[in-house]
Amino acid sequence: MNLFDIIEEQLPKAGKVVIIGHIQPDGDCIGSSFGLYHLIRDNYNVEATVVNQPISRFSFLGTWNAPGTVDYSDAFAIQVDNSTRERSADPGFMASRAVLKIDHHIVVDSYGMWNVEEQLSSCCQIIAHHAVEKGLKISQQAAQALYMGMVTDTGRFAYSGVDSETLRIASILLSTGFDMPQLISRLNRRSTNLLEYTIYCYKNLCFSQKGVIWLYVKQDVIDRYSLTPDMVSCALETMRDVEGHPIFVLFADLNGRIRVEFRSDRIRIVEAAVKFGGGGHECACGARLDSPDQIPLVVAELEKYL
Ligand SMILES: [Mn+2]
Repeated sequence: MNLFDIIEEQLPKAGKVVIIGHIQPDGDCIGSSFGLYHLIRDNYNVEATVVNQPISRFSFLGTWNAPGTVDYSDAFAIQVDNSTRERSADPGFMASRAVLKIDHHIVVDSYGMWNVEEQLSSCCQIIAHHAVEKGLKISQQAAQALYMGMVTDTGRFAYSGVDSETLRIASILLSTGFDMPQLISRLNRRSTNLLEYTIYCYKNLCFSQKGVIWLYVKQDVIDRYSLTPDMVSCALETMRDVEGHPIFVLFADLNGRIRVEFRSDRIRIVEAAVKFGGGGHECACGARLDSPDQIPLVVAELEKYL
Protein backbone atom coordinates (compact mmCIF):
# COMPACT_ATOMS: atom_id res chain seq x y z
CA MET A 1 0.00 0.00 0.00
CA ASN A 2 1.23 3.49 -0.79
CA LEU A 3 1.78 5.51 2.38
CA PHE A 4 0.10 8.52 0.77
CA ASP A 5 -3.10 6.45 0.37
CA ILE A 6 -3.14 6.20 4.17
CA ILE A 7 -2.35 9.92 4.56
CA GLU A 8 -4.99 10.89 2.00
CA GLU A 9 -7.62 8.87 3.84
CA GLN A 10 -6.73 10.20 7.29
CA LEU A 11 -6.33 13.92 6.51
CA PRO A 12 -10.07 14.74 6.43
CA LYS A 13 -10.65 12.86 9.70
CA ALA A 14 -7.85 14.53 11.67
CA GLY A 15 -8.15 17.67 13.79
CA LYS A 16 -4.45 18.24 13.15
CA VAL A 17 -1.55 16.50 11.46
CA VAL A 18 1.65 16.21 13.47
CA ILE A 19 4.98 14.94 12.16
CA ILE A 20 7.41 13.74 14.85
CA GLY A 21 10.95 12.41 14.61
CA HIS A 22 13.28 10.64 17.04
CA ILE A 23 15.25 12.10 19.95
CA GLN A 24 18.60 13.69 19.05
CA PRO A 25 17.35 14.28 15.51
CA ASP A 26 19.70 13.75 12.60
CA GLY A 27 19.50 14.81 8.97
CA ASP A 28 17.29 11.90 7.93
CA CYS A 29 14.86 12.56 10.75
CA ILE A 30 14.54 16.31 10.08
CA GLY A 31 14.66 15.77 6.30
CA SER A 32 11.85 13.20 6.50
CA SER A 33 9.80 15.57 8.67
CA PHE A 34 10.09 18.56 6.32
CA GLY A 35 9.93 16.48 3.14
CA LEU A 36 6.63 15.09 4.34
CA TYR A 37 5.49 18.52 5.56
CA HIS A 38 5.96 20.04 2.09
CA LEU A 39 4.49 17.03 0.25
CA ILE A 40 1.33 17.21 2.39
CA ARG A 41 1.06 20.99 2.04
CA ASP A 42 1.70 21.07 -1.71
CA ASN A 43 -0.53 18.13 -2.62
CA TYR A 44 -3.34 18.19 -0.04
CA ASN A 45 -3.30 21.82 1.07
CA VAL A 46 -2.94 20.82 4.73
CA GLU A 47 -0.48 22.52 7.07
CA ALA A 48 1.11 19.90 9.33
CA THR A 49 2.95 20.64 12.58
CA VAL A 50 6.53 19.37 12.88
CA VAL A 51 7.70 18.48 16.39
CA ASN A 52 11.24 17.88 17.60
CA GLN A 53 14.06 19.32 19.68
CA PRO A 54 15.62 22.44 18.10
CA ILE A 55 18.71 21.78 15.97
CA SER A 56 20.30 24.94 14.60
CA ARG A 57 22.20 23.04 11.89
CA PHE A 58 18.96 22.17 10.12
CA SER A 59 16.95 25.29 10.93
CA PHE A 60 17.24 26.53 7.31
CA LEU A 61 14.56 23.95 6.40
CA GLY A 62 11.82 25.61 8.44
CA THR A 63 10.49 26.06 11.94
CA TRP A 64 9.23 23.38 14.23
CA ASN A 65 7.59 23.02 17.64
CA ALA A 66 9.17 21.83 20.86
CA PRO A 67 8.11 18.47 22.37
CA GLY A 68 5.31 18.70 24.92
CA THR A 69 3.54 21.61 23.22
CA VAL A 70 0.98 19.67 21.16
CA ASP A 71 -2.40 18.27 22.27
CA TYR A 72 -2.51 14.94 20.49
CA SER A 73 -6.08 13.94 21.32
CA ASP A 74 -7.46 14.83 17.85
CA ALA A 75 -4.19 14.33 15.99
CA PHE A 76 -3.11 12.17 13.11
CA ALA A 77 0.50 11.55 14.16
CA ILE A 78 3.12 10.57 11.62
CA GLN A 79 6.26 9.30 13.28
CA VAL A 80 9.30 9.24 10.98
CA ASP A 81 12.74 7.55 11.17
CA ASN A 82 12.02 6.22 14.66
CA SER A 83 12.20 2.51 15.51
CA THR A 84 10.58 2.43 18.96
CA ARG A 85 7.94 4.51 20.73
CA GLU A 86 10.41 5.26 23.58
CA ARG A 87 12.83 6.92 21.14
CA SER A 88 10.23 9.39 19.92
CA ALA A 89 11.09 13.07 20.36
CA ASP A 90 7.60 13.43 21.89
CA PRO A 91 6.35 10.14 23.37
CA GLY A 92 2.97 11.80 24.01
CA PHE A 93 2.18 11.10 20.34
CA MET A 94 0.89 7.64 21.30
CA ALA A 95 -2.28 9.37 22.60
CA SER A 96 -3.18 10.39 19.03
CA ARG A 97 -6.39 9.17 17.41
CA ALA A 98 -4.29 7.67 14.59
CA VAL A 99 -0.58 6.87 14.32
CA LEU A 100 1.38 6.17 11.13
CA LYS A 101 4.92 4.87 11.48
CA ILE A 102 7.38 5.36 8.59
CA ASP A 103 10.78 3.86 9.32
CA HIS A 104 13.79 2.11 7.79
CA HIS A 105 15.37 0.52 10.89
CA ILE A 106 15.23 -3.15 11.81
CA VAL A 107 11.70 -3.75 13.09
CA VAL A 108 11.41 -4.16 16.86
CA ASP A 109 8.27 -2.14 17.69
CA SER A 110 5.44 -1.74 15.18
CA TYR A 111 3.71 0.90 17.30
CA GLY A 112 1.65 2.45 14.49
CA MET A 113 -1.92 1.82 13.44
CA TRP A 114 -0.18 1.58 10.05
CA ASN A 115 3.49 0.66 9.79
CA VAL A 116 5.45 1.46 6.67
CA GLU A 117 8.67 -0.38 7.51
CA GLU A 118 11.08 -0.78 4.63
CA GLN A 119 14.78 -1.39 5.11
CA LEU A 120 16.05 1.19 2.63
CA SER A 121 19.12 3.40 3.05
CA SER A 122 17.12 6.23 4.65
CA CYS A 123 13.63 7.09 5.80
CA CYS A 124 13.70 9.92 3.26
CA GLN A 125 14.16 7.36 0.48
CA ILE A 126 10.96 5.58 1.61
CA ILE A 127 8.97 8.83 1.61
CA ALA A 128 10.39 10.00 -1.75
CA HIS A 129 9.79 6.58 -3.32
CA HIS A 130 6.13 6.54 -2.26
CA ALA A 131 5.67 10.14 -3.44
CA VAL A 132 7.11 9.26 -6.85
CA GLU A 133 4.96 6.10 -7.12
CA LYS A 134 1.87 8.11 -6.19
CA GLY A 135 2.70 10.73 -8.82
CA LEU A 136 2.72 13.57 -6.27
CA LYS A 137 4.00 17.04 -7.04
CA ILE A 138 7.47 17.32 -5.49
CA SER A 139 8.53 20.93 -4.90
CA GLN A 140 12.15 22.06 -4.62
CA GLN A 141 11.65 22.49 -0.87
CA ALA A 142 10.33 18.93 -0.47
CA ALA A 143 13.11 17.58 -2.69
CA GLN A 144 15.84 19.44 -0.81
CA ALA A 145 14.65 18.11 2.57
CA LEU A 146 14.38 14.51 1.31
CA TYR A 147 17.73 14.69 -0.49
CA MET A 148 19.32 15.96 2.74
CA GLY A 149 18.17 12.88 4.63
CA MET A 150 19.36 10.61 1.86
CA VAL A 151 22.88 12.08 1.77
CA THR A 152 23.31 12.34 5.55
CA ASP A 153 22.16 8.77 6.30
CA THR A 154 24.34 7.25 3.55
CA GLY A 155 27.60 9.18 4.08
CA ARG A 156 26.97 11.02 0.80
CA PHE A 157 25.81 7.82 -0.97
CA ALA A 158 28.84 5.81 0.18
CA TYR A 159 27.57 3.26 2.73
CA SER A 160 26.21 -0.21 2.12
CA GLY A 161 22.48 -0.03 1.60
CA VAL A 162 22.91 2.40 -1.29
CA ASP A 163 21.85 0.83 -4.56
CA SER A 164 20.73 1.89 -8.01
CA GLU A 165 17.22 2.50 -6.68
CA THR A 166 18.62 4.96 -4.10
CA LEU A 167 20.33 6.90 -6.87
CA ARG A 168 17.25 6.75 -9.12
CA ILE A 169 15.15 8.37 -6.39
CA ALA A 170 17.92 10.91 -5.66
CA SER A 171 18.04 11.72 -9.37
CA ILE A 172 14.30 12.44 -9.43
CA LEU A 173 14.69 14.75 -6.42
CA LEU A 174 17.66 16.49 -8.03
CA SER A 175 15.67 17.07 -11.23
CA THR A 176 13.42 19.51 -9.35
CA GLY A 177 16.37 21.92 -9.55
CA PHE A 178 16.97 22.80 -5.89
CA ASP A 179 20.42 24.19 -5.09
CA MET A 180 22.25 20.93 -4.31
CA PRO A 181 25.82 22.33 -4.01
CA GLN A 182 24.58 24.92 -1.52
CA LEU A 183 22.85 22.19 0.51
CA ILE A 184 25.98 20.02 0.60
CA SER A 185 28.23 22.92 1.54
CA ARG A 186 25.81 23.78 4.36
CA LEU A 187 25.92 20.18 5.61
CA ASN A 188 29.73 20.05 5.41
CA ARG A 189 30.33 23.32 7.25
CA ARG A 190 32.20 22.88 10.53
CA SER A 191 32.59 25.29 13.43
CA THR A 192 36.05 25.83 14.93
CA ASN A 193 35.02 24.12 18.18
CA LEU A 194 33.99 21.07 16.17
CA LEU A 195 37.37 21.11 14.46
CA GLU A 196 39.12 21.26 17.85
CA TYR A 197 36.94 18.41 19.10
CA THR A 198 37.92 16.36 16.03
CA ILE A 199 41.60 16.87 16.90
CA TYR A 200 40.82 15.75 20.46
CA CYS A 201 39.17 12.59 19.07
CA TYR A 202 42.15 11.66 16.89
CA LYS A 203 44.46 12.05 19.91
CA ASN A 204 42.32 9.97 22.26
CA LEU A 205 41.11 6.99 20.24
CA CYS A 206 41.53 3.60 21.93
CA PHE A 207 42.45 0.51 19.94
CA SER A 208 41.60 -2.98 21.19
CA GLN A 209 43.90 -5.92 20.47
CA LYS A 210 41.47 -7.59 18.12
CA GLY A 211 40.41 -4.65 15.97
CA VAL A 212 37.79 -2.54 17.74
CA ILE A 213 38.31 1.22 17.95
CA TRP A 214 36.50 3.09 20.66
CA LEU A 215 36.34 6.46 22.37
CA TYR A 216 34.58 7.59 25.53
CA VAL A 217 33.59 11.27 25.44
CA LYS A 218 32.94 12.47 28.98
CA GLN A 219 30.83 15.41 30.05
CA ASP A 220 33.84 17.70 30.65
CA VAL A 221 34.90 17.28 27.01
CA ILE A 222 31.33 17.92 25.81
CA ASP A 223 31.31 21.12 27.89
CA ARG A 224 34.82 22.18 26.82
CA TYR A 225 33.90 22.19 23.12
CA SER A 226 30.18 23.13 23.60
CA LEU A 227 29.01 20.00 21.80
CA THR A 228 25.45 19.02 20.96
CA PRO A 229 24.75 15.26 20.78
CA ASP A 230 24.98 15.25 16.97
CA MET A 231 28.34 17.05 17.15
CA VAL A 232 29.58 14.43 19.63
CA SER A 233 28.71 11.77 17.02
CA CYS A 234 31.15 13.33 14.54
CA ALA A 235 33.81 11.35 16.43
CA LEU A 236 32.63 8.30 14.49
CA GLU A 237 34.10 9.78 11.31
CA THR A 238 37.56 9.82 12.91
CA MET A 239 37.30 6.06 13.51
CA ARG A 240 36.01 4.98 10.12
CA ASP A 241 38.24 3.24 7.55
CA VAL A 242 41.18 2.51 9.86
CA GLU A 243 43.11 -0.45 8.51
CA GLY A 244 42.56 -3.65 10.51
CA HIS A 245 39.79 -2.09 12.63
CA PRO A 246 36.42 -2.73 11.01
CA ILE A 247 34.35 -2.19 14.17
CA PHE A 248 34.20 1.17 15.94
CA VAL A 249 32.14 2.40 18.83
CA LEU A 250 31.52 5.74 20.48
CA PHE A 251 30.55 6.15 24.13
CA ALA A 252 29.37 9.57 25.30
CA ASP A 253 27.87 10.94 28.49
CA LEU A 254 24.26 12.01 28.03
CA ASN A 255 21.86 13.00 30.81
CA GLY A 256 23.51 10.81 33.44
CA ARG A 257 23.72 7.77 31.18
CA ILE A 258 26.10 6.72 28.42
CA ARG A 259 24.98 6.80 24.82
CA VAL A 260 26.65 4.12 22.69
CA GLU A 261 26.90 4.22 18.90
CA PHE A 262 28.10 1.08 17.16
CA ARG A 263 29.41 1.08 13.59
CA SER A 264 31.15 -1.48 11.41
CA ASP A 265 32.44 -2.05 7.93
CA ARG A 266 30.02 -4.74 6.70
CA ILE A 267 30.09 -6.83 9.89
CA ARG A 268 26.69 -7.51 11.42
CA ILE A 269 26.89 -6.13 14.96
CA VAL A 270 23.28 -5.23 15.76
CA GLU A 271 23.01 -8.22 18.12
CA ALA A 272 25.66 -6.55 20.32
CA ALA A 273 23.50 -3.42 20.51
CA VAL A 274 20.42 -5.52 21.29
CA LYS A 275 22.36 -7.33 24.03
CA PHE A 276 22.86 -3.96 25.75
CA GLY A 277 19.23 -2.95 25.34
CA GLY A 278 19.50 -1.07 22.04
CA GLY A 279 18.91 -1.68 18.35
CA GLY A 280 19.12 -0.15 14.89
CA HIS A 281 20.61 -1.30 11.62
CA GLU A 282 22.85 -4.32 10.96
CA CYS A 283 26.06 -2.26 10.85
CA ALA A 284 24.96 1.01 12.50
CA CYS A 285 23.13 0.81 15.81
CA GLY A 286 22.97 2.21 19.30
CA ALA A 287 22.30 1.51 22.97
CA ARG A 288 22.45 3.15 26.41
CA LEU A 289 24.60 2.15 29.40
CA ASP A 290 24.05 3.02 33.05
CA SER A 291 27.71 3.10 34.02
CA PRO A 292 31.18 3.51 32.43
CA ASP A 293 32.06 0.19 34.11
CA GLN A 294 30.16 -1.48 31.25
CA ILE A 295 32.42 -0.04 28.53
CA PRO A 296 35.00 -2.88 28.67
CA LEU A 297 32.11 -5.37 28.48
CA VAL A 298 30.82 -3.76 25.29
CA VAL A 299 34.29 -3.73 23.71
CA ALA A 300 34.83 -7.39 24.67
CA GLU A 301 31.44 -8.31 23.24
CA LEU A 302 32.24 -6.58 19.93
CA GLU A 303 35.58 -8.40 19.67
CA LYS A 304 33.56 -11.64 19.40
CA TYR A 305 32.24 -10.44 16.03
CA LEU A 306 35.70 -10.19 14.47
MN1 LIG B 1 17.50 7.34 9.30
